[in-house]
Amino acid sequence: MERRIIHIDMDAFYAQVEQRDEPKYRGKPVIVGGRSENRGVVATASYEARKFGVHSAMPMRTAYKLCPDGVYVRPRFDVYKEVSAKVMDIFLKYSEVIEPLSLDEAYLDITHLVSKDRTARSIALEIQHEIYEAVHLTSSSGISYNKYLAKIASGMNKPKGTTVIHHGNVQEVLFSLKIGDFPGVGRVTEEKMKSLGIMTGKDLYEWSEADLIFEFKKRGTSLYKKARGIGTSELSVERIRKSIGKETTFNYDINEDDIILKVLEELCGKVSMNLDRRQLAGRVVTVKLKTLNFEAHSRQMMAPNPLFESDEIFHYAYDLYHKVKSPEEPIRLIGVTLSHLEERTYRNLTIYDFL
Ligand code: DCP
Ligand code: MG
Repeated sequence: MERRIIHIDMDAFYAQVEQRDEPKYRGKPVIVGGRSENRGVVATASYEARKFGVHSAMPMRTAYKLCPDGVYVRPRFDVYKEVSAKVMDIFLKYSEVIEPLSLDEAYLDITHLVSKDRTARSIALEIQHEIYEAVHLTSSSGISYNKYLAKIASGMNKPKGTTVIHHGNVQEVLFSLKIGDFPGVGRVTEEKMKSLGIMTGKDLYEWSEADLIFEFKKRGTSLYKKARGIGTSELSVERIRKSIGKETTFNYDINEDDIILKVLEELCGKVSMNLDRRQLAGRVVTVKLKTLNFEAHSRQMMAPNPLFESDEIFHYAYDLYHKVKSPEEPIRLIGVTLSHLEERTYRNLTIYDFL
């Protein structure tokens, strides 16, 4: 059977989380971004703020000019990560074949769940509903028979959209798509396309494969196929995390070995718990410090056998600490990481492995 892929993407993710957690922001133009009104860029803007022309990656200063009465807030990454983990756990209930693209979006292959009485669209709606129940946030989904069409579909009816691209409407959808909105067509390609007179999917469709190869070399064939709704790439479920680490920043500069080592021991405990959860062990231990002027120093060593127990990790971390720490210089941050990870016995994939 043909595949059924769902692409899910949270609506105005950071901004929606801020509106969820602060009722007085609801219905208002909320702009989440770096530093202050004058520095940094916009991470995202609520749909209310988008009406003013504010969007991701815009300098904050420009946003402030377009929308002086907006609510400007700093990002709270910890909260977004926590939400993301919950959402990804929901995805894992539906399929083992998921490919997270960022904190707020993923592809799911749900082919195995589809039946006469359970359409891919109804599954997407179920997932969106379950996300809303769990984290009180809305999302949009796109459903199709390959990845890039699912991604195009999820963007077509944002926010709270559920959109299917099937063989009956695919060509119509692709014809009207602006060339810059084709997944995989970045800024540079977009400019080149435009200089060749290719403004829409319809214009692209009219080019022969040979001419596209002439202009775009290796990518010519894939562009030719994209214009026709053909895509066969698999989900990359193997994007597995390569290390597990924990760090702490102190509120003040600290130089007392006994206090720092106590913290380091706790960090080793957390790393160990993390490894337990994923049934992993690692052979390389790294200890990292930052001094007050934020200079980073680190040392690592390879253990003869894979480690996962807190005491074992701390045994190495203790030695490493004494090698990397200069007695006169107070520090601001300490961290410990385990890498060269391997499976302890067997393990079930969880989302934490991907992020
Ligand atoms: N993000 C960012 N900088 C960017 C783009 C995005 O920091 N240039 C962050 C903030 C977004 C989150 O990633 O909330 C998800 O990105 P999306 O592109 O999915 O945008 P949103 O979820 O904010 O809005 P949309 O409803 O269009 O998906
Ligand atoms: Mg989003």
